[in-house]
Amino acid sequence: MAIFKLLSIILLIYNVEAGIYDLFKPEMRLVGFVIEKISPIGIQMCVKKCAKRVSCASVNFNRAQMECELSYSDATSNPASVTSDPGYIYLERNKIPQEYFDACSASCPTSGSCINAATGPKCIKTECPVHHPDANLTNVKVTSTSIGTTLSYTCLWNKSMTLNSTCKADGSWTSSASVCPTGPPEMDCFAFLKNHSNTSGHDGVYTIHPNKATRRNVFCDMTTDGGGWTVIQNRVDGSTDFYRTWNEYKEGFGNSSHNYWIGNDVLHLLTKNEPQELRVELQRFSGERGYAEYSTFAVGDESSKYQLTVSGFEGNIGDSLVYHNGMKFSTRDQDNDKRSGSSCSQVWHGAWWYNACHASNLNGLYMGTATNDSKSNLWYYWKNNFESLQTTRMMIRPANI
Ligand SMILES: [Ca+2]
Repeated sequence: MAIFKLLSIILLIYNVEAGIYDLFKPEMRLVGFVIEKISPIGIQMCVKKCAKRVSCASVNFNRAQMECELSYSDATSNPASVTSDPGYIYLERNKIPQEYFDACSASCPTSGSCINAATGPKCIKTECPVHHPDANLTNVKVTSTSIGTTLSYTCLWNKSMTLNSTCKADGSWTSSASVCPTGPPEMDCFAFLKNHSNTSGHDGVYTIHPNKATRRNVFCDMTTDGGGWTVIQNRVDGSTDFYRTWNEYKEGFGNSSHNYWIGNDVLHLLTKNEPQELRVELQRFSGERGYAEYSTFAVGDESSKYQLTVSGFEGNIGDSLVYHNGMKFSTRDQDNDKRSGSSCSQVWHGAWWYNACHASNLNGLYMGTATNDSKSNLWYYWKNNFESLQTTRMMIRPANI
């Protein structure tokens, strides 16, 4: 009878063990994130250790060595760190069965260990968080979360500044990123092209910092005529309303990978220091494309009403901007145009550097067909008419490159 009982206990243990084995992924190991290595230890105890330790995100287990590796990250977040290793099996925290957790480990915050004290579960900080407080401004990589660890790293935007951070006994990192520059030096798309040659040919949305306090997601054309163009206006369809207020044009609106206006304050920041050139690219509903380039382009600050300076036309669509040179910007709620008695913006349904009133109206009404209408998004001197356009793009880059 006693033997029978013993046998059934052994069988039971075997079954439980087999159950947990089945949850592991075979011949797999996550490398580079180990918090702790424990050996010799059984597989169930190993899984229990992980469950108890909230910063444990996954487990590598070596059956032959009875060796348990607790990792603070997992294969889902770091697929490149997964190796195929016949000696190991691998399990992620979210696959650990509920019975391995107790009230204690469920109650701990983001790092540390939990003990069942007489008064109830108690969290003890035995390590620092995997997410470092300097992560936003530095290239810090947390290689170990144990107390006493010192990490060495550099600022993201000034790699010559070396910083250190130590995991203190209270389970927090000493942080030093406040000395780092707060933004990248890339004030426009051309700076990306100049500083990172691998961006050449890669059109897309980049984050620029026109000054320290301003950041914008913009579309960079890194292809046309050598690239480095910051797109300031883009229209591809009628899904975005461009009949907007002064403040909306001041701040900018839309989606930088689709229809958008970069914002007049940013336009001023981008054109106030270095001379800029402007390129206008248009497409008719017939599919015909054309362009205009201006060797000089600048926009004043808000107190000048974003006054336009533009000259030096070259291109195949006629010069429809020279008429607007020197004009102030007008919107439906702010009339700064030369037409007395009424608002060009309201009459022609746009926002532009209206004179009295326009030879171009690229922020005008999107018609969806080639309609001859002065309210539309048009460029008069291309075909000497008010034909609405299918796509429009305005983009700038430093003139002296
Ligand atoms: Ca007026």
